[in-house]
Amino acid sequence: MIEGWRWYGNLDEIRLPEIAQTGARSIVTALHSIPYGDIWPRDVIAARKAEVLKAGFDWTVVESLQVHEAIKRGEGDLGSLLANYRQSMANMAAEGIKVICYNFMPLLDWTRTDLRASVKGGGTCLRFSIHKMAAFELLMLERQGAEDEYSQSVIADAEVWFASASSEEKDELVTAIMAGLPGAFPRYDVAGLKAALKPYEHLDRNALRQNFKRFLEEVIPTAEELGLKFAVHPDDPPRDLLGLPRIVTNEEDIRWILSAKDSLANGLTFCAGSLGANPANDLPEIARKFADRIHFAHLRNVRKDPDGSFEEAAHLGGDTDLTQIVDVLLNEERRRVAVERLDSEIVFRPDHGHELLDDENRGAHPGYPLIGRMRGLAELRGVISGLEHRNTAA
Ligand code: DNO
Repeated sequence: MIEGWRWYGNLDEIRLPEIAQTGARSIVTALHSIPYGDIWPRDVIAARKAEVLKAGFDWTVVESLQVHEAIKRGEGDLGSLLANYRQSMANMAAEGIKVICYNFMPLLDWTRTDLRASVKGGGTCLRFSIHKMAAFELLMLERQGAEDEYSQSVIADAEVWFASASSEEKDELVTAIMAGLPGAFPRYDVAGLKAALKPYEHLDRNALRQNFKRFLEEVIPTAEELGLKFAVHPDDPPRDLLGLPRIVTNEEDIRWILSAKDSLANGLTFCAGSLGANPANDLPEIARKFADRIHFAHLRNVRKDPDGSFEEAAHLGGDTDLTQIVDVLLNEERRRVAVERLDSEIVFRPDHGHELLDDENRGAHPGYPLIGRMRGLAELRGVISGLEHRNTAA
């Protein structure tokens, strides 16, 4: 497995020479300042690549080439947006990119309610508290229909929280909910989000699936020609939010996507944290079932509460057996070698990390601190090395 590290380019507080000290080999990055829908020019990709190579890394995974919201909604001038997307793909392939990670979550990317929840023993983590999300939807956004999507006890907890929360705490909640939007994408306030949600009012699960299928039909043949692999990122959290449907949440969804355009180029980012937040998901089983289509992995852990809340645990803590998942990925790599597949090595990155020690003062992107991720990577490296040792000895 290839040790990757997400880097936000010049928007990142963490510098490449620091990342080099973590031992990671491969940078995972994107051109975050290019607006969604615009072409990534080849010379800008080449300049980023030169910077990454100069620091001693390689760059084969793009995270993410974002899908424009009009494509997700299935309206507007899709022809030119899709043509731009394909041109960006061609420019990336010409610069040696192999894998494109992307998501099909409408409007918002990953969503949390707390960016700095305390961790026992010190440090902070990202957390999703269901009652705070309910408070936001019901009492701040005042979204119609939201009351049917939360249990009575969660609504009661939401009301208690809202009644005692200070205006700073309410502002912090809005900031946390907006934090998942990547890079330089503008954040919304409550009124802005209300307006931004309007065009999605009639987008149900089926319509979103059809728009996704259309997207795959438009880009996967080009990916095949260019030797690129697509790796859809699961929805995080894996549940509908803000009235927006989420369609990459479990085994059934993944099976639908992979068969909507049946091609090796149409694959998955196996994000253990996103899929792991749904208690019904059996992660090692999902990894085993779709192993040949896993083109990239995000390895992290979550600890779930019975009410649907969860928080990000240490990489080897939490409810998910990451060792078993790594074992599945290593077996898949060996299988690929045996069938002479050229992409036998899977890039993974320690996804998210607690803010530990000096991380607190760095102002890194939420979830992407230096020391916390370095700890996660070191732990995963130990697991990988132990399993490889066992496999060689067997
Ligand atoms: C969160 C990330 C996601 C991911 C996108 C992929 O930390 O894993 O934001 O990059 O969803 O497009």
